[in-house]
Amino acid sequence: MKIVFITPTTALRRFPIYRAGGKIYGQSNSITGPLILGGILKRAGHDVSVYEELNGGVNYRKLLKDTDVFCFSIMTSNALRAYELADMVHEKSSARVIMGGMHATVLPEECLEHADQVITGEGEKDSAHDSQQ
Ligand code: B12
Repeated sequence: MKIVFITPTTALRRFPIYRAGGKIYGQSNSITGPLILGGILKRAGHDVSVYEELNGGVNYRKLLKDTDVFCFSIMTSNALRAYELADMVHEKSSARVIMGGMHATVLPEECLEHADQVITGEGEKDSAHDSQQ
């Protein structure tokens, strides 16, 4: 199965000049959660890629062609961008959308308005909330 993890980033932080500044000042640390979960799924035999919008543009047109599952890792600050991307995935492909992370853990019902499934707590073990649609 082709699984893609995305950590979205707000519009301001997607500005090339902001990204360049981040590289100079060393803010572009990779986010640990998706890397851990991606590693587990990779060892289980899946084709996994992990992207962070903070660090560079993501070629969604290419990914939408053959991705089975989009996994969004969300904080409150990037939730609106995650919802925008999730809606775009549902509109343009038949891929499943799963959300997790701090914001999804606190407000799973809000996330379920845009995701097929929300995982609260640690992705390795915690509970799943499914969309009724
Ligand atoms: C370390 C850290 C950082 C580091 C990250 C470095 C790194 N290598 O990961 C740095 C300094 C870069 C950082 C930056 C920011 N952070 Co920070 N950070 C943390 C901190 C202290 C720990 C996060 C962590 O790594 N946890 C360990 C990993 C393994 O756990 P995790 O990320 O939660 O992921 C697990 C689950 O959430 C879940 N999961 C996560 N994603 C997904 C996705 C799917 C699909 C699934 C199924 C599950 C899943 O499974 C994962 C594995 O168990 C938390 C506080 C905390 N105690 O959680 C704040 C925290 C997450 N950060 C926060 C904030 C606000 C930010 C910034 C927006 C701050 C800013 N103004 O710039 C930025 C955003 C950076 C970005 N790239 O967008 C807030 C988020 C609040 C909120 N309501 O969403 C927190 C909660 C701190 C706080 N209390 O305010 N942060």
